[in-house]
Amino acid sequence: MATQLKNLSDFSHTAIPSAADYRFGIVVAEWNAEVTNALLDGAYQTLIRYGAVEENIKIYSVPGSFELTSGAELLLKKGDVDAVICLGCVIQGETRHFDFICNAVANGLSNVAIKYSKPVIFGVLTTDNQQQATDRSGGKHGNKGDEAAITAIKMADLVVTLNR
Ligand code: RBF
Repeated sequence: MATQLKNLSDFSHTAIPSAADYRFGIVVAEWNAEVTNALLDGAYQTLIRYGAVEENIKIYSVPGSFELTSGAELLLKKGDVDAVICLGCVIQGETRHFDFICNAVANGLSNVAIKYSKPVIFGVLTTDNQQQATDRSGGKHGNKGDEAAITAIKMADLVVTLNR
């Protein structure tokens, strides 16, 4: 699987800009809370590790991954963040909800990013089962929350670079 071969958590840390000047919003889904809390922990610690100031990281909960889009939209409308990190976990079940939710969130978050010209990071695990989710939220395949945070820092920095 692609994520097993290319794990952003292993990327060189020298190329990651400082997060000191940026304000981050994190929107985290309550569904599969054990997993999403682990993603949140990874994202938060990574932002701090790269220099983000605690007061500049705002965390908001939404009921499920489907609501991540509205959460990101509300935050960007408010206008006081440089990047939004969206964290969720959708586990494949017996119903077609998996496809509906995953597609809606992926499309929704890209649309919000484009609407506001701000980074909106897709930190949503979409897995076949619980074990795969556990493996990617601090388990043997790293923590996708860390990767979402690194992506947010890089993209916030890109906005500054391109607007200089
Ligand atoms: N939200 C998630 O974040 N992950 C899930 O795996 C998940 N599975 C769901 C399965 C069903 C059958 C339903 C009805 C909802 C599910 N949700 C899930 C919640 C969804 O993201 C949203 O919060 C609700 O549909 C209310 O809009």
